[in-house]
Amino acid sequence: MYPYPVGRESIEKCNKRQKEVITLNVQETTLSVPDIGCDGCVNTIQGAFKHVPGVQAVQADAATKQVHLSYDPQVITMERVESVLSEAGYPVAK
Ligand SMILES: [Cu+2]
Repeated sequence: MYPYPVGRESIEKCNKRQKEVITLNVQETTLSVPDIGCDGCVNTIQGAFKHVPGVQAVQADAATKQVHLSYDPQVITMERVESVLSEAGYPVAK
């Protein structure tokens, strides 16, 4: 019922949530992955990153054989990104 009591705890939770949003740091990169041959490969790559923390978006392209990635470098390193791709069967070309 109104007036709804607003406790200190709920305000702190709210601030904490806001802080998480503010500290989100997004970097974008494009990687060359020559083994992408078809839409099946595209799905495999996009699926491989589905539950990888720190990766916000992945777009694989069979025509250009590239993977576009949005990630948070404070959460995931490029080495880890490359190893996820290698483990899925798609090593990054250097
Ligand atoms: Cu394929």
